[in-house]
Amino acid sequence: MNTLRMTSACAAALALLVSSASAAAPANDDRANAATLQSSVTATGTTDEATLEAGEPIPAGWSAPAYQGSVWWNWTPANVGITWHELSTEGSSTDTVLSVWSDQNGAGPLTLIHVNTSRLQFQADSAVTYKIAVASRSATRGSVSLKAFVIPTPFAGLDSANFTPSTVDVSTSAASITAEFVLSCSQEIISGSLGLYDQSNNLVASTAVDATHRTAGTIASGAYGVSISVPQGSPAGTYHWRLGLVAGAYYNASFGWEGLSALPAGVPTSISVQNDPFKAWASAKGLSGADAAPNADPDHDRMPNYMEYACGLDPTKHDRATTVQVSGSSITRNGAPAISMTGTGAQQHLRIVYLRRVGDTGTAPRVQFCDSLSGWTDSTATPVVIASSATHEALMVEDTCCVAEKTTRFARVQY
Ligand SMILES: [Ca+2]
Ligand SMILES: [Ca+2]
Repeated sequence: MNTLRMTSACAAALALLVSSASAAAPANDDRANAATLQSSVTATGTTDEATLEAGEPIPAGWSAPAYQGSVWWNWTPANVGITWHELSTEGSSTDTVLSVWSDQNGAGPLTLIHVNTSRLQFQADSAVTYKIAVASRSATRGSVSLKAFVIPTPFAGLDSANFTPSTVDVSTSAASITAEFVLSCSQEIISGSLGLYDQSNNLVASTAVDATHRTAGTIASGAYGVSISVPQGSPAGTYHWRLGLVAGAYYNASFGWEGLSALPAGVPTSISVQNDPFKAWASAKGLSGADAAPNADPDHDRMPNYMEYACGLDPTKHDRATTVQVSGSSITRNGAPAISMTGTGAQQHLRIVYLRRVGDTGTAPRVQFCDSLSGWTDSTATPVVIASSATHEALMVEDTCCVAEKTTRFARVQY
C-alpha cells in the first residue's frame, strides 16, 4: 500500500511539472534572446509569463509593480542615416511601458534613449541596433503589438527647460514655480499645457502654454515662460512635469513625463514638493516666525509646539494640565500624557497613556521611567494602541516595576 501511494504522489508531481511547462515564458523574455523587429512591420508577442531577469535595466521613472514582465526586440532602422522614427505598442492588449536602449552595438553600456507608455519618437541611426523593451504596467498581462516607422520631424523640439525654484514648500500656502522652455518650432503653438504630476502620477497643477507665452525669439527658436501654482496641502514628494504642445490637427509634441520625445541632457525631470503637517498646523494656529518652531513655547506652558501638536493641544493657551481621555476605543479628549496606577496590591504599577499623530512615524514618542527624577530609562515595552481618532492615536505603556519593588517611581514621554 505504501508503495502504491508513493507512485501516485510522483504522478501528481509530474502532472504539475507538465502544467507549468505549458505556461512557459515567451522566447524573447530575456535581453539575450531578443526577437528581431523589422521596420514598418508589426511584430507580435506577449508579456504572459514574462519575467524581469536578474540585473535587468529598468527605465528611469518606472519601477515594479508598474513595470513587470518585459520582453525584448532588436531593431536596426531600414532607412539609411539618421531619421525620426516612432515606436508604438498601440493595439496591445496589455497596458505597456515601451523603452528604447542603445549599447552602441556592444561598445558601451546599455543606456536608455527614451521611455513612454505606448508611443515614443526619437532620431534613430541606421548604424545602431537598438534594444526595445516592452513591459506591462500591471499584473494584467497580454498580447503585445510593436511597430517602428518613419515620421516627419516633430514640429517642436525642446532645447532646454528649467524650473525656479526646483523645490517648493506647500505646507502653509500655495507655491508658484516659474517654468522656462527654449523650443525650436516649425509651426506656431496653438495650444498646450504644462502639468505637474505627484508621486502617484495624479495631475496636481496645470497651466496653459501657447504662442502668447513666448518671451523671446521667433517661432523657430523661442523662449517661453509660464508660472504654475502648486496648491497648498498638495502631497509631498517628487513631481514629474509634462509639456504637451499642439500646432494643428496633425502637429503634436510632448516632453517630460509620458512625453513623446526624449529630453535633452541636463534638463531636470522632476521638482520636489514639501508639505510638513506640523508647519501646516502651526500656521493654522496663527504661529509665525520663531514662534512657529517645533521647540518654541510661545504660550509658556512648558510644552514645546511639537509636543502640543502631537498631543492635540493649543500652542497659544496654557493648557498643559489638560490630559488625554479615552473611552473604549475612542479618544474623548486630546491632551498631555495621563499617568495612573493600575493592578492590585503589591503588583500595582504605573500606566501611561499618551497621544501621537496618525501617520507620524518620523518622531516616535519615547516612554521613560525612573526612580528619582534622574536616570530616566527608555521603556522596552511595546506601546499598545488603545484608541484612535481621525488625527490621533492613544498609546499605552505599563511599567514593569511594581510597588513591591520601589518606594518612588516616575513616568514621562519624550516627544
Ligand atoms: Ca507651549
Ligand atoms: Ca499650550
